[in-house]
Amino acid sequence: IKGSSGETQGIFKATKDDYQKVYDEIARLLVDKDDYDDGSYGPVLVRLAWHASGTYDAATKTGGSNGATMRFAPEGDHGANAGLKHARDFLEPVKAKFPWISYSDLWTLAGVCAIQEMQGPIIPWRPGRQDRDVAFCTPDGRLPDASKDQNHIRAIFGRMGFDDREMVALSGAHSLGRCHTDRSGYDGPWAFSPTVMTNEYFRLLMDEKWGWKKWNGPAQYEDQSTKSLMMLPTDMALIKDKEFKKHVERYAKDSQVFFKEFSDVIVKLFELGVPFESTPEDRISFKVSDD
Ligand code: HIF
Repeated sequence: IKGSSGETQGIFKATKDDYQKVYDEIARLLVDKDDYDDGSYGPVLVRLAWHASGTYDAATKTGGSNGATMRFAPEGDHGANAGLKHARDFLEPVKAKFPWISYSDLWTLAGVCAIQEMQGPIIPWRPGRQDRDVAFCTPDGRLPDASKDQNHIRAIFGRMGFDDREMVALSGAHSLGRCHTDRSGYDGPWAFSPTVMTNEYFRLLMDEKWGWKKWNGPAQYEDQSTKSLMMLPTDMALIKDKEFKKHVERYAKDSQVFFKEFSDVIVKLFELGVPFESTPEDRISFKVSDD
């Protein structure tokens, strides 16, 4: 199995056990490298997997998680991808240890691993992505702009092929991680436990009083009771829009329903643009680490 990844991919036929080994290695590193942000690279790995996938355009069938073209400067330097080098660098030792896996499979598998290890739902995953060269980089502007409203959310996620319910379900991932002033310009976490996946994001949207943060940075909301949490304008759009809000209410009330619908939609997100030879039945449900 030694040699360049391009050659070995053709010769080495990875089994489900081999992919579980990759999962286990990422899970091990997540525990090992806890000296980052809120104590975990998990959230930034989820953001990497989503930004690799979220460039998909259903009309032209371009972009999506096939290709891992964010490795190259034009796409890696897009403003929306600021800070994702931390996630890509975190995964380099995993790629070195398992050179047969493509970057595009590795990045989405890492997103799955991060969600599961942060106590989220099981996210069935299948391999089949192939890395592509710089010519396949997508144009800037395909990822969402947080300063915008519900029309923008529908335009961006509609382009990928999602409906209202799916857009709201996906949004629950903002219970994870935080904004960084040196990346997006925004600041702070959405939830009190940013390294544990819950439906807290929806409960906070419904229950807290939100007001504009008074600062010199970009317009964002803060919770009026602790002033330690944040919402982006696009997050608030989910309760300003009636059609979105009914799903926010459903997910705030029932975390099991949220987990089920979130799992289904993130499976779909991570598979956008992939020319699979396998079927949905071939998806792997990875075993979560004990502890
Ligand atoms: Fe995010 N998102 N996202 N996002 N996102 C940020 C961080 C994370 C949007 C904007 C931002 C989704 C949708 C949208 C995660 C996961 C998902 C940041 C902060 C911004 C500005 C970046 C930084 O400064 O470090 C917008 C406008 C979206 C469309 C509405 C997805 C649904 C919620 C698709 C999704 O899964 C995660 C995780 C993070 C935290 C990253 C971190 O480093 O902690």
